[in-house]
Amino acid sequence: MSTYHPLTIEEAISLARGIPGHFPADAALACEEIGDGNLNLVFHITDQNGGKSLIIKQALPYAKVVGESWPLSLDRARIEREALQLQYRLCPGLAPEVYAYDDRLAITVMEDLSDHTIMRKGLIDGVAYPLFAEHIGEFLARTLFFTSDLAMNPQEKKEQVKKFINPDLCKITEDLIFEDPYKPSANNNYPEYLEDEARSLREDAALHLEVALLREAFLTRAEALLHGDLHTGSIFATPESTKVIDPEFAYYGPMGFDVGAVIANLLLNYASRPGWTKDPAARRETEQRLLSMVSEIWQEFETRFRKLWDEEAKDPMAGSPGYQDVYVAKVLRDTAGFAGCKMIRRIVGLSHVADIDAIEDERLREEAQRKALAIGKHLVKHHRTVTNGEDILRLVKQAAQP
Ligand code: SR1
Ligand code: MG
Repeated sequence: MSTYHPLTIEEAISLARGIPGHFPADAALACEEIGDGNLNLVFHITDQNGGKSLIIKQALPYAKVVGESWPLSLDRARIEREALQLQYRLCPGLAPEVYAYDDRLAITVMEDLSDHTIMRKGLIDGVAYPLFAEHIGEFLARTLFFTSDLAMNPQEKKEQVKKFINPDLCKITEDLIFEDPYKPSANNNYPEYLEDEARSLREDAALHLEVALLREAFLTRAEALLHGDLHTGSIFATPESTKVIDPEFAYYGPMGFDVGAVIANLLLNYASRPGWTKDPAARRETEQRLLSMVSEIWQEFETRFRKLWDEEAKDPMAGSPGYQDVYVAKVLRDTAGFAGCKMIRRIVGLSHVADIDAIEDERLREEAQRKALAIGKHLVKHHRTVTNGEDILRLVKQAAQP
């Protein structure tokens, strides 16, 4: 029985060879560690004879991006694997298949999606994803609805809540999204020229009230099993296909946190476009496409969520007149607010996004940072006034005006 240790390349190959029925006995296996995220090792194993491939993901006992001074529980590998299995069961075309796992080694062996591209990279390169809104709307509606009290027996749901208690990863979110940007913190990371913006984030009492309310929802409202970190780096995509990966931040929380994460990352890319698309007409077209995606994502989610409610709800009170409308309105307000929080943290907090940070021209980068902050703050401050999907776009457009 192996005790926990980070796998070597040779161990990863031998482990892959042992997965029943995957590789032929004469497979010439090669392995590369390709983990470029903040927390884990990722081994990509391929049969050089032109055959199959797979991924082994292994959790490290600390946050790789910071170092051993930030310990993290290895139980997150179990949480991630169980969330992946559940998401695959609910949305088979939209998540990778898990082939095997070993909780002692904190590893999950899963489908290789390297025929897809990380969506953040695709968006930076200006790739259009015409089916994405439909796919992610389906993923969000099904994973959030079927794990909630609307569709589950309340006792069974509480057992699920227990299984997905994820304190270490929730703490990362609590610190990095809901606290650090609003106070002096060693975790914060922004260029000197943004000190005026950082100061205003620290001093804006009206903003703090809205962040406090959103933070309270994140801490206390166990509505559904969330992915928990649904940014465009957690999505593999092609124009035809979407696969959601990396649910290690999964826990029971407010549905709008996941919907807001997707929208925030499209809006971060929207704010970054002048840094990437030089031709003004092409830039305007891409910006318009991104804004349309934001509103389509909400529409696709809402339509599917309401249909599931009408056809599949088990909650004995689900048919109460007006309940569905009140519930959906709450998810929409949360979506707008959490989207804003997630934009702000990616500009001044610990962990940034390449859409903005990889812009070479410093003036265009600064413009993008300020635009993202303006949109983020406006969404947070006004999230409680949002009553329909188009209100989100109205707030974005108001804030994005030069
Ligand atoms: C210390 S981890 C920093 C960030 O990376 C993950 O993707 C999450 O977004 C987290 O907040
Ligand atoms: Mg991740």
